[in-house]
Amino acid sequence: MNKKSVLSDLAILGGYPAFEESLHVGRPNIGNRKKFEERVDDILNRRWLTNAGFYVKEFERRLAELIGVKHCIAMCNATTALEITIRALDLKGEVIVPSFTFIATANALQWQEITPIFCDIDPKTHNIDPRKVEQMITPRTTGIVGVHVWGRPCDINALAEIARRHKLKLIFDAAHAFGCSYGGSMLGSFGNAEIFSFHATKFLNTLEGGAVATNDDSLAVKLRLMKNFGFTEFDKTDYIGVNGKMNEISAAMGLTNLESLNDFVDINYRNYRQYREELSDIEGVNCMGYDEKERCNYQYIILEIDASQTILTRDQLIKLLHAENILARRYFYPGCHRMEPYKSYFPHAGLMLSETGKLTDRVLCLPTGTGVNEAQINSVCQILRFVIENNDAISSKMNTCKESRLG
Ligand code: T4K
Repeated sequence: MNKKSVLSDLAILGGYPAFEESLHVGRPNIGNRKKFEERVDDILNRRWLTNAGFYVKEFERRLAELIGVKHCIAMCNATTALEITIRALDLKGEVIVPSFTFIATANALQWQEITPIFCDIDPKTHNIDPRKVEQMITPRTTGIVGVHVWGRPCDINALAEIARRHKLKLIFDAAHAFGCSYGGSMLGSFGNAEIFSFHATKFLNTLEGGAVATNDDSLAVKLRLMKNFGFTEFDKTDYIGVNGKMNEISAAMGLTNLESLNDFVDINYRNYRQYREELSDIEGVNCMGYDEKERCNYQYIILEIDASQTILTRDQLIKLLHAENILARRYFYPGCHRMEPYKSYFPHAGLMLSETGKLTDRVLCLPTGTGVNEAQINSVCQILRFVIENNDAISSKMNTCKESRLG
């Protein structure tokens, strides 16, 4: 790791990158390899690879126990799980959803010809703003999809009250939120159902995977059938269904990683505390906080960049960091409403989404997780501090080189 003392030390100005090997956002958390390998061996010996196998059943049982929910149905990924849940709940017409989310949340609706109605977020929480949800309800509205962005819960009580008053279904995209709580209860037990992602980059990963958690018995039955083509018995279907099944190797990965969950949280928390401390006095850089009274997975290190103070824009900072092999990411940029097909469908949606627009220009996500150590975090923070201390000089160099790779 190369320390930066003078401007020419910066990789973007000709210096050596701080890291020889790239530092990624989203490096998988991997538990005990030996245990995983043993499970894989066992799966191969059993010759039972998918279709409600031993490991999937065990994984579902462990998930439900951990969340404190009646049913947990493992699936091949969260996008399919969202689609199946939306279908099983018979959502149609219009569904209210934030635009500040991964495109899969909106696509799961539009894929089924349900119109996503994009609602603005609360800039303090980054989650859908319940005060604005009510304004978006029309006679065609059938549901609300809240997203627990960064694992920080939505204002669930307010959303549940709106859903109750307007007789709407309420589901939560909890892709970021495994291992997090709301009012002391684990996420997964709220609304009609909550959907988790176990993609490689998520806090708990099953390589690819997802799950639906619900306390609704009849919904659970329907979900199980729908993720298995709709089969109720051999050669008999009751509903239309798809293939949403989780395979045994994914479940083995999930079970193995569950055993290391506390270690993952400890490391994420340690990284979070270090980032917060080392970045605390940099003007214009706010390292987002978590509510430590709740259970949190601390999986995301989110900076909000106030370019009026940092002078360098969020995108310029990302460029500077990338040159150092620190692969910081924008997140949910530019917002679903500014991506196709929604951009063409709703060209004026942005008028109602001013906070979303501003947030997508501010957010910068830094590397964390079990693959990142203290010295690396120290180096990332040192570089950020150095570039912001020298913002005027760097900004003018970058601005005069707009046409070159610096711009
Ligand atoms: N709702 C929300 C709110 C979501 O965030 C997501 C998924 C979903 C729903 C849908 O869940 P799934 O259907 O995926 O279960 C990623 C993921 O593909 C996606 O799962 C995730 N959200 C989204 C936010 O990010 P990319 O395009 O950023 O992934 P990728 O391949 O660029 O990976 C990001 C970084 O992670 C890489 O720079 C390196 C690192 N990485 C990635 C993988 C896959 C590794 O180090 N190892 C790996 O195996 O989409």
